[in-house]
Order: sequence, then structure tokens, then C-alpha cells
Amino acid sequence: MLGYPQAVEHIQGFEENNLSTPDDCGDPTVPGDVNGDGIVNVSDLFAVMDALDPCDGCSDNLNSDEIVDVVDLLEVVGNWG
Ligand SMILES: [Ca+2]
Ligand SMILES: [Ca+2]
Repeated sequence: MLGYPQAVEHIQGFEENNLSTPDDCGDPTVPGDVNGDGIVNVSDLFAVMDALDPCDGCSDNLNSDEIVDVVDLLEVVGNWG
């Protein structure tokens, strides 16, 4: 068990790590990054959900088949962060 001061330091370190900018931030080729901001997050998830439909060639169609569907959603979730 960690004592109180050690536990606080541990939690602070954890939060700092989570808040740091990903190394690939700004990389337009991040898999699952629909809106091209370099991070796969809830914005990309909503972008795909909004586009759920037959949509050949749409940027939301991540696996390049002829439809935006749950497979594309899973591509976003699979590359989350
Ligand atoms: Ca994004
Ligand atoms: Ca697709």
C-alpha cells in the first residue's frame, strides 16, 4: 500500500501522463482519425455515427468499402487515443 503522500504523487503522475499530448498529434495519417486532428476521440466517433449510410468515398468510410457502418465505428474505437 502507498502512504498518502506517495498515493497523491502517484495519482498526479497518472493524470499528467494522461493529459500529455500524444506523440502523433497533428499526424493526418492516424488510423481512425476521421477529422484529421491527429487524435482519435469522441469527435471521430460522432463523425462516423453521423455518416452511417451508404457512402462510397466518404472520409468517414475508414475501411473503404461502400458503406459507413459499425465496422467503421470499430475502426475508430480500435485506434482510440
Ligand atoms: Ca480526430
Ligand atoms: Ca466502411
